Amino acid sequence: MTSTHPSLIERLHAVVGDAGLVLDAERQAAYLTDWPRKWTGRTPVVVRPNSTEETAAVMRLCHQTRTPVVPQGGNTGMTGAGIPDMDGAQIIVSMNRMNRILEVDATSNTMTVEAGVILASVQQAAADANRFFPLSLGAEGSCTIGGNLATNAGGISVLRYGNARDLALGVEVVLADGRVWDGLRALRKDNSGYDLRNLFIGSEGTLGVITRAVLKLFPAQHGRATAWVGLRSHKEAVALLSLTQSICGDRIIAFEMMSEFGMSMILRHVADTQRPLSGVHPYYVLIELADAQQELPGTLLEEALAAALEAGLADDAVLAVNDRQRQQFWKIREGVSQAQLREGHPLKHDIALPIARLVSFIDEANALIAASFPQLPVLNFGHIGDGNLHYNVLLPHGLADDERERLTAEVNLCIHDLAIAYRGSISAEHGVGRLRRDELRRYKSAVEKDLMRSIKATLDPDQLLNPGKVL
Ligand code: FAD
Ligand code: 2HG
Ligand code: ZN
Repeated sequence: MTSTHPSLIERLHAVVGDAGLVLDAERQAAYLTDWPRKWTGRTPVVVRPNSTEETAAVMRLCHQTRTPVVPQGGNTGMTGAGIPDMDGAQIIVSMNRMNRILEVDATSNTMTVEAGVILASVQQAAADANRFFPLSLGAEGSCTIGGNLATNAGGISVLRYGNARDLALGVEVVLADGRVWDGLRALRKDNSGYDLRNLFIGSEGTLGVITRAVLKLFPAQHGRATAWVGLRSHKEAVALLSLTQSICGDRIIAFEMMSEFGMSMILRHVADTQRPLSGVHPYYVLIELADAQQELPGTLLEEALAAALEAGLADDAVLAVNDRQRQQFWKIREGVSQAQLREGHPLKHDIALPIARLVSFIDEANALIAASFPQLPVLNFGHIGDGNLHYNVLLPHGLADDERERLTAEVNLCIHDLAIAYRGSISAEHGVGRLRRDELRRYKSAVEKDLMRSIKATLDPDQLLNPGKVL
């Protein structure tokens, strides 16, 4: 296959029609650069199927012509996994026309959706049915549920509801050769054989194209309480998590940490953000509680904050008095990715650790960075309620390419070797994509790599699905 395979494009056109092909460079641009603007690729065509049948026909054509395919959802991924390479041979299969909510079943607490539905629309459809879909992340206004499943996205409510994998009951997948696996089951128990659903979820478009999914819904959470807390250090943040859990139980829906360095950067770069507290504190946490009952979260959170102030774990705290203030707190938290890009060139480290080891990891990592890279600031934040730390290190803008690459390799090695020594993970939620592929080779055992390659060879023997990603 070459980048200008006219007969393939004509045959694709016969399947998806005019609305299903993006050929001109200007319209293709949005599909070809990733959100962090780290990778840009080339493609002969972006194909936008409108149904499972069309996706299957597209994949059959690509299989016959040995054309490599990059599946894409909302293109908000953090690891370059949804962007083709620069060769110009890989076609993008975008799911953005498959954006229908097919069924909301309030009795079974399930929702059946096409893969291209935007996450915020899933949340809204659940709310409209007096139910709750808990997956929530900064990109929820543009990422798709298919992309969320393909990356096994995490986000802010994993400590209570789990990640995307835990929120799907079934998936339908088009395989590399165009066959369709109908795993669109709405069952909460199903031990009839190997768990294929969980193989496709988190496979980052390398094993199949997810076309539809059955999602789990939860009771509507009518009560919410949100607090912004100022702390002396990250140590108090982890202690505060335990204390809050002991008082509020599993009503904690989010427990997010951020350093003052992150906060000041956000205030500089993100419009309409203000400090929630009058003073400056080295660290902050954002705590959110939710419950079906309206009053309970506020009462519990007040109790937890009083206990934290009394125990000296918190230096100051404020409870959001209305939804507008609650959204202001979240605007700060969710502005962190955007602010980093303005401030410098972020080296992202999406680390998972046992919660009990977060404090010593941060202490050790801080000491290593201070000793080896004293000029580089650390931006330390994340979903510490589930042990996911974004331990990012900022390079200044304007470094020469070779200097940036050298520092990137050295800093990544330092942080990721430490994470592995702590029996952590180098990708908690963003996936592997292109960003972590070489590091995956370094850190996974020979047995694990062998198993992963065997699975890939079985499902995609011609290496047509998202080549160059993950493995
Ligand atoms: P894309 O970026 O389009 O694709 C991502 C991967 O999934 C690629 O490998 C692609 O090939 C594959 N893919 C997409 N759709 C399909 C499909 N239908 N079938 C098969 N493969 C498919 N992530 C988190 O986990 N937690 C966060 O808190 C979080 N916060 C973010 C905040 C911001 C501001 C931004 C920009 C991103 C954030 N992300 C976060 C990363 C990103 O939003 C998630 O990875 C998201 O799940 C990607 O969805 P998408 O539809 O944009 O997928
Ligand atoms: C978040 O938690 C996202 O906000 C993005 O996972 C993290 O920008 C980052 O490094
Ligand atoms: Zn995150």
